[in-house]
Amino acid sequence: MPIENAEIARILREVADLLDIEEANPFRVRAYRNAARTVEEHPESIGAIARTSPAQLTDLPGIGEDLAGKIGEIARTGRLPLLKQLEREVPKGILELMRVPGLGPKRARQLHEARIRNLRDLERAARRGRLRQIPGFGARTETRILQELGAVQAAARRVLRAIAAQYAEPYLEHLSTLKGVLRAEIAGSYRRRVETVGDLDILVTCTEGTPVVEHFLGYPEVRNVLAQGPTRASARLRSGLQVDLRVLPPVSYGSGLYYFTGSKAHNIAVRRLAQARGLKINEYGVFRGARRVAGRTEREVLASVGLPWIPPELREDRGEIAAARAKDLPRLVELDDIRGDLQSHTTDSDGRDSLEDMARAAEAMGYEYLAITDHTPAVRVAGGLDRAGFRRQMKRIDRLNGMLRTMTLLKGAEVDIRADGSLDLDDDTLRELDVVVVSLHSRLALPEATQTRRVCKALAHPLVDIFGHPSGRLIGRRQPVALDWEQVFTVARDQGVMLEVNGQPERLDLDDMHARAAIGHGITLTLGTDAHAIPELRFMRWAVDQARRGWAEKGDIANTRPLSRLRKLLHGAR
Ligand code: DGT
Ligand code: CA
Ligand code: CA
Ligand code: ZN
Repeated sequence: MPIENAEIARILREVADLLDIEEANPFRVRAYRNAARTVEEHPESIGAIARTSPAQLTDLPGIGEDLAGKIGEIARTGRLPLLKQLEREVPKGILELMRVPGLGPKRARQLHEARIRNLRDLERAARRGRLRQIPGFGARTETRILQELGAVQAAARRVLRAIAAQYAEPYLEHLSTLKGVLRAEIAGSYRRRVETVGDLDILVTCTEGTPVVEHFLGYPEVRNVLAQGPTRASARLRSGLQVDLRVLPPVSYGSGLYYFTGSKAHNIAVRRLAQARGLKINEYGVFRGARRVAGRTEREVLASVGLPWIPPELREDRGEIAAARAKDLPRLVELDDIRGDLQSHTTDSDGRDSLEDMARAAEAMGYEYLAITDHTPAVRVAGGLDRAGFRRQMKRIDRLNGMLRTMTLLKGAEVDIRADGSLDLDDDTLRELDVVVVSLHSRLALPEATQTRRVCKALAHPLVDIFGHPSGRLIGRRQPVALDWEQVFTVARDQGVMLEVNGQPERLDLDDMHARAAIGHGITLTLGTDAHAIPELRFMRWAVDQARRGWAEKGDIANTRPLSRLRKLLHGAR
C-alpha cells in the first residue's frame, strides 16, 4: 500500500516550515516547498515510483539527488528522521502561531520569545492590547490578528476537498477489495462536495460475516483507533484526518447512505415531511409503525416522502426540498460537459510548463480550447508579460494553432486590477486578445466601499470578459475581500462580464453561495483551473463540484459551449 502523494507533500512542507523558522538557507527552504507542490500534484503515485524505479524521481521538476533520497525514505518508511530532528529543535508553539496569516517565522519567533506560546496566548494578548507593546506590532496589526484568528480557528482541522480526496479514494479502494463487500461509498460533506471536510464518513454494505471493521482498521494509514464496535469504527489517519465507518445490511443501505450524507439541516427538514405523513425516517429505513416501507436505495427513501432523488450537492436545506416538490430541481453541470479551460499560465509568467506543453496536454484531454492567461507586469512575483511580451506570445500561439489538430488556443491575459481600478495592460493589446480575465492580486484589505468602486470600474471596462477568482480568498488562509456583491453582480450583468469559479483547491472562488447568487442575477459563469502546470489542468473537477453546489446547470457555464458559441460571449463579438 503506497503512501499518498498528499502525505509525502505534507511531510516535505513541514520540513520547509521548520527550516524557515530555523532561518536555514532560503534556497533550501524553497526547494522543499517546491518539491511538496510537485509531489502533491503528480498524477501518479510517487510512493510507487520511489519503490519501483527511484532513479525516475530526479526527472521530476525541482527534485535533485538529495530530495529524491528523502522522498524515497518517506515512501519506504512513512517518515523522515530529518523532520523528527527539526521538531525537537523548534518549539511547537512557533508552528502554531504561524498558522495565522501574516505571521511569518520571524514574527512568530519574536512572539514566542515574548512568552506568547500558542493561539490562546495570542488571542488573550491581542484582546488586552498587549501585542502592540511588542516592537514592530502596532494597534492595526493587533486588530488584524484578531480577525485572522477567528478564521483560523473556524478552519482549523478542516481539510481541503482535494486533499481529502487523496486519502478518501485509496481508502475506499482498500475496502472495496475485501471479499464480501457489496458497496462502499463516502457519505457526509465529502459526498455533498463541500469545499472542506471535517471528517470522512464511509458506508459499507456486505454479505453477513464479512470482517469489514477489522479490514477498515487494518489499513496502513491508520494511526490510532478512536472507537470500535461490530458495525462501526472511527480511526485517525497519520495525516490527522478522522474517518468514521458504518456497516449496514443491504435493506438499510439507501437509508443509511441518505442519513449519513446529510446535511443535518436537510435531514431534519425531510424528517418533518415524513412525520406529516405518519412515517419515521432514520438510518435504518423508513417506517410506518414497526413496518419498514423503504430503505434499500436513496431513491426509494425519498419516494416514500413524495420526493424525487435530490443530488447530494443540494442537500443543505437551501430550498432544494421545495424545488424537488415542485419538480424544479436544476440539472447540474457535469465534468463531461466542459469543453475547455478559460484560465491557465505558462513559463512565460509564473507557470511551470511551457506554452507548447500546456497546449498539447489540454489537447490530449480532449478539450476544444484552452485560454492562455499569463500575468501582467504588476504581479511582479509572477514575472508578468508586458505588451511586447504578449505580442510575442500571440505569434507563438498563432503558429501553434496551425499545428494543433483538434484544439484551439485562445490568446488571453490575467490582467491585474490596479489599486485605482484601471487595468495593467493597454487597450490596444487587450483588443488583440481573445479572452481578458481581470483579477485582484494586491491591496486586498481595502474597505468595502473603496474595493467595490475599484472592482466595478475594472468590470466596466469594455474589453473585459471575465472576473477571475473574484473574492480573492484562500481557504483557511486568507479572508475574502470586502465587496458589495449586489453592486458587483449588477455591473457584471449589465456589462456582460462573466464571473469565474476558480478550480484551485485553495480558492474555489466564487464559492457555492456566491455562484448561485450570480446565476440568479443572470450572469454566466466560467470554470477555470488557473493551472500553473500540466497536472493542474485536472483541477477542473473541483471547479465543477463548486459550481454544482451553486446549483449551476450546463447553460450557466460558458465553457460548456463549443468554441463558435463561446466566442459570442467574448469582447471580440460583443
Ligand atoms: P463535516 O464532517 O463537518 O465536514 O460535515 P458532515 O456533514 O460530514 O457531518 P458529520 O461527519 O458530523 O456527519 C455526517 C452526516 O451524518 C451529517 O451530514 C448528517 C448526519 N448526522 C450527523 N449527526 C446528525 C444528527 O444529529 N441528526 C441528523 N439528522 N443527522 C445527523
Ligand atoms: Ca463528515
Ligand atoms: Ca463523521
Ligand atoms: Zn490570479
